[in-house]
Amino acid sequence: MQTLPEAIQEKIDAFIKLCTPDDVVICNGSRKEYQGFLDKMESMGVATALKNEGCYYFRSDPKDVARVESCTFICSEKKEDAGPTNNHEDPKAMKERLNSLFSGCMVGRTMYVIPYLMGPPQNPMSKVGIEVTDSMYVCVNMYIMARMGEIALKRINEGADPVMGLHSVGMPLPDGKPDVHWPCNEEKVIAHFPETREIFSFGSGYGGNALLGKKCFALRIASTMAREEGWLAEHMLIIGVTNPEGQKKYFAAAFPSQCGKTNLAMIKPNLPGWKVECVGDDIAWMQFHDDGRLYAINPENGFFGVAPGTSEKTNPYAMEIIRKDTLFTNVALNGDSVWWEGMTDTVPDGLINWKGEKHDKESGEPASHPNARFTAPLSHCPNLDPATFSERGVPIEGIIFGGRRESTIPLVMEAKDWTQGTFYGATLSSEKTAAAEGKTGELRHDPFAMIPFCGYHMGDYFAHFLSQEKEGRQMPKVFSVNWFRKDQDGKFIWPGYGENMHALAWMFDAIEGVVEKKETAFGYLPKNLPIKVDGLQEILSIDEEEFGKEVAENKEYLKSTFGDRCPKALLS
Ligand code: TSX
Ligand code: MN
Repeated sequence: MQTLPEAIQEKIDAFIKLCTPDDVVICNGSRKEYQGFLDKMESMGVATALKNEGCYYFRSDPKDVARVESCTFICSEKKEDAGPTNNHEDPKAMKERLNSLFSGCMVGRTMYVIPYLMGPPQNPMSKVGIEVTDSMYVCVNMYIMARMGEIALKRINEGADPVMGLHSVGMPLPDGKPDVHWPCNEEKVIAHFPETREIFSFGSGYGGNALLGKKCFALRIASTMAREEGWLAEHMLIIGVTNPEGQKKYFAAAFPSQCGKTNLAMIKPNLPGWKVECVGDDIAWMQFHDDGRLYAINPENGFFGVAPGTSEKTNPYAMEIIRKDTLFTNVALNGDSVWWEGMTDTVPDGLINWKGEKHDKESGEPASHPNARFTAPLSHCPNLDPATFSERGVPIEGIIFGGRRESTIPLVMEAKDWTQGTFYGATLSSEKTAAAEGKTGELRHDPFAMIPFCGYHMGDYFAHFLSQEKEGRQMPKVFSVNWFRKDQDGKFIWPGYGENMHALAWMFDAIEGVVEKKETAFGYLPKNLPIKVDGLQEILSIDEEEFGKEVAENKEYLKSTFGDRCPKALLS
């Protein structure tokens, strides 16, 4: 085991002094250590071993089931640098609040120090972080989602400056007080300090709140680093598409939640001769290289996917990925295996629901939580792209923006230039599906699908994206897609899923310049696609008057929300 550089050790010592854990363990990231954590949690009754090899089941506290955006803060020196779409807190005031929250918060617990690497080990774009946590659940999830331990320590000892993160579930155990199966705190704070590249997360053990390498580092902190250093940290999947002639192109794609982004990342195409391979399903770090091309890496090493809705029909590769070495959280227990809504057509008998109760089929309540998750290794992906772990990353030739829209937005269209493409991203919006988060069907703006994940002012973000276009660079083509158009009877027009390959193939051929396009002021559209679908021409066309209105409304939204910081090029 290597020791930490002095400056890093000092920071950890300060965390120890603040949190006063009973014990401190520096994680080495070995398989043995990982299995030891799982065995320990199993013996404590926190994890349940499942029938399938290496699979475990966890249940969270019902009050700790998702990211908490209202408790997520960007603590920049100037309020305007966080922008109108982030909660802001003054860094000094937040540090005071955190000092009081974290004071003694690890009494009766062990502090785990997790050095981790985001990105493939051989890739120079990869970055190191250290997450200090009192949650063993976090340790095992980080083991899957990041490269943990020695590999990161080596980088740190070679001089890489880690993003520091302190995480606590916020439930100290004084005087031998017994633990609960999912410790957490009513009071939750997820605080980011973009200027000092620090993350503090208190009170939640769940997903994006607690696995600091993912949303906190790889998106919020990385987006601020990217802006300063001239690269891009995006909420995008990455896929490689190969045509029947064997030519290959990589695409990155941003979708708001509930649009099936993970399903598209793992798509099994329904078009003879075409192949799609997966590099990542959630985050892309991208940078132009000296050859003028945009290269991407997936900073993650696993999938942290929503389980409900995943089935042999919607995502057969995901069903293969989770067959072994997978952690499940808040799904339903079906004997010694798992179940969730949408996995099968009928609900099995004898389920234990995500709250640990016998499932009542008549109750109308789901057996698994709608935000139930699987955590599974990237390497288990049956169509994992061979360049996923490459030294160079993958060259991105197309960027796709997609939302869930019943009308107006066509199946697929191509932006005429980078500025129009940036407009596609900035005006991305999606209709809500779950009644819990507001009126179903209501349109929600989510520029670049980054609203919850940008560490700075989104107006500056648009300007940064626009500024990528430079002399000598091969700019990717930008596309807009929409799988969710409905007919008069409220039925989906487009079959979606594997048939989305038709849209991918058109985009591929559009980049190659071998398709027939219809030109409009708002972009190029396909003349036709080789698939029989009722209403195909309707979704391959735009009503220019209706679309013009949408564009005008979007400009109004951009102006009123981002004001002077919204680049003029997006408003003209
Ligand atoms: O993920 C989806 N994709 C992308 C797949 C690669 N979903 C699920 C979204 C919720 C997360 C879709 N839902 C897609 C889609 O392309 N399309 C639709 C809408 C749809 C739903 C069902 C049918 C057709 C379209 N057809 C039948 O059920 C028979
Ligand atoms: Mn995401």
